[in-house]
Amino acid sequence: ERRPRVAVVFGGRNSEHAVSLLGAGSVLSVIDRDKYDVVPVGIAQDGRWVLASGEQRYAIEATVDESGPALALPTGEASLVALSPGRIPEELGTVDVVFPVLHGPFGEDGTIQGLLEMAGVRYVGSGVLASSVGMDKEYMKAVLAAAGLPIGKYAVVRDRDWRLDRERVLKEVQGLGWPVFVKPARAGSSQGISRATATGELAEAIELARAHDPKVLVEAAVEGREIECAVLESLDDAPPVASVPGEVLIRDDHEFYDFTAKYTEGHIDLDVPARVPPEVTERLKSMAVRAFEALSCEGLARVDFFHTPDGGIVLNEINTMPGFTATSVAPQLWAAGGLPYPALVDRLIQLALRRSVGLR
Ligand code: G1L
Repeated sequence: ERRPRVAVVFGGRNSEHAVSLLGAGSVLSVIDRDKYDVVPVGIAQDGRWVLASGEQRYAIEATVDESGPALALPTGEASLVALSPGRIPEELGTVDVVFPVLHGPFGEDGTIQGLLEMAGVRYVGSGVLASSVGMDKEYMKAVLAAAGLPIGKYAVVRDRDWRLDRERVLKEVQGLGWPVFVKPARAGSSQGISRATATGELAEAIELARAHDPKVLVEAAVEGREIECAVLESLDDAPPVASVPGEVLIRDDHEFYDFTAKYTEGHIDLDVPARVPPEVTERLKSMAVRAFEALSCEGLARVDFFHTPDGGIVLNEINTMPGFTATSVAPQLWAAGGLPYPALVDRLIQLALRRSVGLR
C-alpha cells in the first residue's frame, strides 16, 4: 500500500526564515517514515522553491550554532523548482498533504493556504480565513470581541492617521493609560514590539513597529500572569479540545516575552499545569476553545491569556502557527496532557488527510 506523501514546506520569503527552519527540522525528525513518504520543500530567501530529491530527502537536519538556526538543504542534486501554475514539479509527484512550517507574511498569513486551496491540495493547520485573521491583530481582536471573549483595551494606528493626524493618534492612545505595548499589526515572533511608559516614548515605539508594518496596534498593559493553552481539533466530530493551561515564567532579565525569550532555549520556563484554581482552568480552556472556533481555526492553535490579580481573565491573542519545535509551548502542553510531540505531529497529518478539499 502506498504511503501518503507529506510535503513539509519551510523557509519562506521573510525575516523569520530561521524560526521556520527550527520548526521544520523538529517536524522532519519525528514524522514516521514507515507511515509517510516525507518530502522536504524549502523556500529560499529569494522566493525560489527548492526540492530535496532522492536519498537527500532523509539527510535534512536542523542545526543551531552562534549564527542561528540552519537547515542543511542538499546542494548537489537539489533541483530548483519554479512554482508556477500548471507546472507541478515532476519529482514531487502527487502530494497527499502539505505541512506548512512557515512564519509571517507569505506563510502563516493565509497566502500559502490559498495557493494550496486553489491547487486542491490538503494541508495541515488552519485555512485561509483563520490564518489571515490570526495574522492581523486588528481583525483578530474584532473577531474575538464579537464572540464575546474578554480582550484588553487597544488602539489601531493606521499609516495615514500617523502621517497626517499624529495629534489625534497620541490623544487616543493616552486614553489607554500607561504603560502600553506597541506592536506591528501583522508580524510574528514579537519583532518590532516595545513598551512605552509615557507620551514621550510613544512616537519612537510607533516608528519601531512601523518599520515592520505600516499598521500598528497599541495595547493597554494588562497586569497579570501569562497563561497559555493549546487547542487541537478532534479526529471525530467532537468539538476541539483544550490542553492543560501552562504558565509562562520569564527568566533572566527579559522585560517581557520578547523574541529572544521565545526562541532561545532556557529563557522561559513553562509551569504545567498552571497553578490556578480549578474553576480558572475550566474558564481558560473553555475560552481557548471558543477563540479557536470564533476564527474557524483548524488543526492546532495556541491561545494566550493574562490572569489578573483580581481573578479575571484577559485573552491576549490566538496564534494559528505557534512555535512548533518539540520544546515549544504548544507541543509541551500537549505532551503534559499525554500526547507526545511525535503523536501530535501524526495527529495533525491525520486531521489534514481526512479533511475535504473545497468548502468546509
Ligand atoms: F500544525 C500546524 F498547525 F499546522 C502548525 C504549523 C506550523 C502549527 C505551528 C506551526 N509553526 C510554524 O510553522 C513556525 C513557523 C512557528 C515554526 Cl515552528
